[in-house]
Amino acid sequence: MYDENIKKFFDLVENSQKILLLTHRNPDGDAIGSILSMQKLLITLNKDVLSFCVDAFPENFNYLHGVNLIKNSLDKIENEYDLIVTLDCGDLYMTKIEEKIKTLKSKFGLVNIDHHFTNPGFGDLNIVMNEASSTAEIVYLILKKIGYEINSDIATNLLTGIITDTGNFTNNATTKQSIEIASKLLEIGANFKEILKANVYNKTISVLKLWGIVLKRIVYNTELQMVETAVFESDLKSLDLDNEASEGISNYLNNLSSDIKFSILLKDNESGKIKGSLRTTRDDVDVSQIALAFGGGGHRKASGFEVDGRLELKNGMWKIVG
Ligand SMILES: [Mn+2]
Repeated sequence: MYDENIKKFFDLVENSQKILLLTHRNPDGDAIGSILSMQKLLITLNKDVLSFCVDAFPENFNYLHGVNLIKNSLDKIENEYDLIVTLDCGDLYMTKIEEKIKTLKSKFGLVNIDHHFTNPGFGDLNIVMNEASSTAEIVYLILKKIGYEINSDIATNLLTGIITDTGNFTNNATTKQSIEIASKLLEIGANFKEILKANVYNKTISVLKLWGIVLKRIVYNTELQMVETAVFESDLKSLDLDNEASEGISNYLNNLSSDIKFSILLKDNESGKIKGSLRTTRDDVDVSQIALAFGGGGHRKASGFEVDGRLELKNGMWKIVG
């Protein structure tokens, strides 16, 4: 089925001239690595491509080839395209421009390329591979299938996506295939040193201080065997940090021993919304189901949600109150 869908996708690409590429809000290394690689393919094919993300890419991804071409302003989006492609979007609302997309005319509709477990298949054509470590891995498979020659820049883009989504080859998304593909990307000349520098060895003293504050707030729910902690806007302000600074804390909580069933990091940004990031390393826990119950989604081992409310410590537990 995948081979067939990749062929269909490439037929649509070949018959299209104006193509809109989209990825999700708060873009991570996979969102960025996969949209940039797809962008490069389309540019090579002389397509008229617009790559859009509602949020600007974090600066640590500036080493990636093609970042300067990404548009963040809605008025850059035109009304008509031949093809729209979403990358790494578990749902259309993850683009944060869902309503706008519905008003756009697209001759060949929308292609949804993603690996999220909870992806409902919102595209007219869906290349959704749950078993892929990352969307970058899927883009690699697409490029291979159509015989596109991957150069070292694209290899760096794709490896960034794989490394981000596998948590540096530690989480459950890490498979034989993802490691094999990573190894091929290294062979092609992916800049592993640069990727590590930008994605792993990139913490400032303020960021580590923030982690300290948040780790100190950890509480343990014996009944649910769950660990919870919270980060507040005031923490970020006191250390002169932006929202991105709390990225990585939820993954760090996942280093807990496996007698803990799962962890939740709750973020109160004082806008009346609470964001939750859930993590587990256990096979008998599916945190995407918990996130779904709160209107979110994601993977079995890593998921998230956003609900209205604010955070309070009540009876020794962090609670979302309305
Ligand atoms: Mn991803």
